Amino acid sequence: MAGEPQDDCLFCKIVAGQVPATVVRETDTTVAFRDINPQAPTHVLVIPKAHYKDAAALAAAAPDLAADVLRETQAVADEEKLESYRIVFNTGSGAGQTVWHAHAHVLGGRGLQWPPG
Ligand code: D5M
Repeated sequence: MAGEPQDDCLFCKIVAGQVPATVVRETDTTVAFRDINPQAPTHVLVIPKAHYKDAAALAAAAPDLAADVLRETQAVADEEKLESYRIVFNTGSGAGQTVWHAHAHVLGGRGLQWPPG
């Protein structure tokens, strides 16, 4: 069923506490933790606790939850004192998505070029 935890999902395991992560924020519906392979001085992932395979599926099935995720990206940026930052939802393997549980990357703390590569 949509939103249910998946046994083979790494980020569902982080939500369940079965895989360790450096959690920086948690709400009833979201978790934010540091990326294991940071691409900037601040690189935090914000995920919904419920499982949706990507941002498109999340937005279509649970728009209120998608809004929670967006709100938390702002909260992370505030806590990390980021004046400028980038929010990225890689969606699909061609865009670099490797973990099939919707997540927002919050990147900041250095200059970021546009357009990205
Ligand atoms: O981003 C998936 C991101 O997930 C990628 O930047 C690495 C990160 N990752 C993978 N495993 C972990 C663990 N265990 N903790 C923290 N971060 C992790 P994507 O957009 O799918 O390429």
